[in-house]
Amino acid sequence: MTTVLKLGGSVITEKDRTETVDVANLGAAVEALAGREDVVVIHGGGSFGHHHAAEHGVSTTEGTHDDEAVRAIHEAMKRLNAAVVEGLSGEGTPALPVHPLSVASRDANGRLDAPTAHVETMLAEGFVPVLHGDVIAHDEKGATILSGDELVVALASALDADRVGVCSAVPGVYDESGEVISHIDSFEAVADALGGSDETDVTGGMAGKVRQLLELDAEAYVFGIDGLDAFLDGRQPGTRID
Ligand code: IP8
Repeated sequence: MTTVLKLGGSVITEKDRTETVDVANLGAAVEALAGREDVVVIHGGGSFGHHHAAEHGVSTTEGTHDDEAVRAIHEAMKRLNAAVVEGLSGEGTPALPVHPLSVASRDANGRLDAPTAHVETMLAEGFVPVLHGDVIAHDEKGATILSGDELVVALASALDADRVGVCSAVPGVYDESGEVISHIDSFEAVADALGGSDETDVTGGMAGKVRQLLELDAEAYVFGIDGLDAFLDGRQPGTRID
């Protein structure tokens, strides 16, 4: 039973302090993951990737041919990835880094070629692959941003995952009155309640996440760090999206 788990950038980093890991939340996440098997971890950019992307004007649709800009975004994401992998391995989890820039790309239609075979082989060999949002080569555009959420969707489908979890800075998806919505089965039903993204989140905020999770066959959940254990135990924290 394969689980795909996204650790939001706003959970594992301090979003307002440049390149700062949220030590408490990352610690809680790696502890919750200790001893779990058949799980793919994907983390977001938080205060590591997004400001570099914004600084260089690179987004999921706006590309760059500036190799220095690509390296600046990628190296920042690698630093965060190293912190996650080290944290996991410190708890005895057999985590291995997978950097999308080296193994993924987009075609001219924006279609993602995800590193499915790499991840499948790692899982089959008992490793825990740890991927991240990144900047990747994009046919005719140079390089564009790949969000962790898009990777979640692509890998969850390709691996036929049973459960998908998005561990976010909030305990679930809020309705207009600030209550967590327990179940979302259509975007239209919640469109008004979902605000836009904040300025430096170049990949789209909660509305984009919900849209993408609705595309999946697997049961998906959006929950906060306090719901991570429950999710990994097969329970239903936060908002169920399917
Ligand atoms: O935080 C974005 O990943 P996300 C990664 O999952 C970069 O949207 C490089 C900004």
